[in-house]
Amino acid sequence: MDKESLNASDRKLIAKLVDAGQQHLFADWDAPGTADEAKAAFLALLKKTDKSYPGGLAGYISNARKLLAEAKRGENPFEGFVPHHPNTIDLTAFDATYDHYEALGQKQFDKVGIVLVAGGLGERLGYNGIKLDIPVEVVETTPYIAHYAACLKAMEARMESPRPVPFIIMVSQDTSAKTLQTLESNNYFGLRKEQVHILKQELVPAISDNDGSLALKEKYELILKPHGHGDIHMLFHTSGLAAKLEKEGIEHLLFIQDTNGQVFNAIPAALGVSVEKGYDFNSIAVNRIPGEAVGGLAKLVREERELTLNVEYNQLDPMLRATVSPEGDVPNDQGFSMFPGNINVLVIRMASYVRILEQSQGIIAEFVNPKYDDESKTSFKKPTRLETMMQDLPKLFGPDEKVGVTIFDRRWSFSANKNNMTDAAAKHAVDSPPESAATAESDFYLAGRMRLAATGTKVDEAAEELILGVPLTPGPKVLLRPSFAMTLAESREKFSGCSISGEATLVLDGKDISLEEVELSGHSALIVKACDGAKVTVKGAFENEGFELVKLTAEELASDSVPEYLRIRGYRFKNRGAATYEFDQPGKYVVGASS
Ligand code: UGB
Repeated sequence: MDKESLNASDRKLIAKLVDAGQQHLFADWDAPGTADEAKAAFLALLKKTDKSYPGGLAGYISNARKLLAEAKRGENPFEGFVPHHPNTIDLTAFDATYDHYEALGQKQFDKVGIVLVAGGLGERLGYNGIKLDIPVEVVETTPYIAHYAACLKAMEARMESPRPVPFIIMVSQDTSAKTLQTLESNNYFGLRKEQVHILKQELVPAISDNDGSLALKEKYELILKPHGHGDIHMLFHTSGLAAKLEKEGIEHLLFIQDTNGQVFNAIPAALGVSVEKGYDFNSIAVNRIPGEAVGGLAKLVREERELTLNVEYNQLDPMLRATVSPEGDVPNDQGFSMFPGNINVLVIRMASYVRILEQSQGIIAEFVNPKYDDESKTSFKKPTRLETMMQDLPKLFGPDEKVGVTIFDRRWSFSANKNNMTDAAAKHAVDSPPESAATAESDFYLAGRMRLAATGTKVDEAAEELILGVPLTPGPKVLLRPSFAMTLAESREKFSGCSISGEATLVLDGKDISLEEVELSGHSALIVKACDGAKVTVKGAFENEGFELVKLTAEELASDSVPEYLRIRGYRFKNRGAATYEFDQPGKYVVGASS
């Protein structure tokens, strides 16, 4: 390859990059005829990265120079801001206020799109697949993606005039093929293919110095790195999808993460709050223990400017010490920080979102975090890159945009699966949330028990045990599927005079199932599934051997013949005779212990 064989677009790009100070990318090129394929691949990759960033590579380099100069000067983006407690709505109690917001939120289901950011590789978990494929529970083995799809279907079933809920999934080079494969091979888990929008995030070039020089691994080989979950905003803009959905009547987007089985428990009420308060941005939060490795939500005030934002936990404490609290982040009477924890579940109002995307080209509050060689800050230990986080959108807000924080009970709304068992055990040992497959599953049942208890059902609880150093409460395992109930009010209508013992299991899947005086004792398990149009009434006491928790042996833990999703939790459940009733034809049915 020589200069003559370059096409017009290659030349244009090279000229643009040389103008942007990137001559080094094209220096030392071999003579024409040598390494032509490598040169062509290099140019193709440069073009791809140029195209995927608003403003192209020249824009990226110019943003990098600006941010690197600020970093070198040691500028603190929060300089002069004083942290205050943010405006919060506390929904940690299941009271009349909670019901009020759930009812309001449910009415909004037909005007909402669900956005799932699933481009993360999950390095801390070390699972050999995509996290969306991991089962959130292993009584019935429901992958996260299947559970989320069921939640969308349940939302649709509760609309006055049902319409498909747009489901936007952000994938990356690491997760794209497997996510598509899982959707295709499972028939989109009952969703319509057209309602699922896949947006793919691309990597960005690494930068080797304060001048924004793109880093090379070797000749013709660019170093690329992830740009962060804030890419979702850029993709909403560049794809035109935000504007399109707004035209189709979508008023709010709800952003969720890849492994949080409980998130839909909070969604109806969170939406209700956004609607009633007119929030442009509503962060779903949980009470946070000071020092916990979760970003804190704070209202930052400087003269006339006021911003409610996530402040990463490592920045919050120094900021507090330098301003309002010499002791740093101190606990209140209940042991919680005055700055609630960000779980990165966001409700964003579409109208303001589309406007801000237009103004910013979807580039949201990028930052850079170079590791310098020494105090002169002239060179880096390794190449850096620009990053962006989805929760930083309010950094672009003005005085007219309203930001709120809605606090939910932690295990009702949040329990992620991020850590392998060894790290999870180490975290548990220092009282930090283990965030592992086992704890996510244990909390998923706990959230089911919370819903059940809110119906007036008597719910016993088994004692917590440790499996390979990770805590698990074995029961009762309560799986009230989204088809069965989306709100507490709806749940309450379906139970009267029931009780469930600590080791029992209850699975209810279907909109028209009700339980009267049902008693599950000992290890008993009851599974009832009803199709649309099947009205099932369940009555009486059930006694059977239910599900047994079986710990994996050392051989099983090391064996490829045991599914990896079991090995990452250290146990399985064995069905010893659960009472199971499935109704796949519409009609009226009564189920008793002896039927
Ligand atoms: N993700 C992407 O889709 N693309 C990416 O490039 C990166 C991630 P992590 P993180 O739960 O307690 C967040 O890695 O970023 C997706 C908040 O920033 O699990 O360390 C990925 O697939 C933090 O404030 O989390 O921390 C996943 O779905 C706190 O809320 C999601 O982004 C923290 O989560 C999060 O990625 C938390």
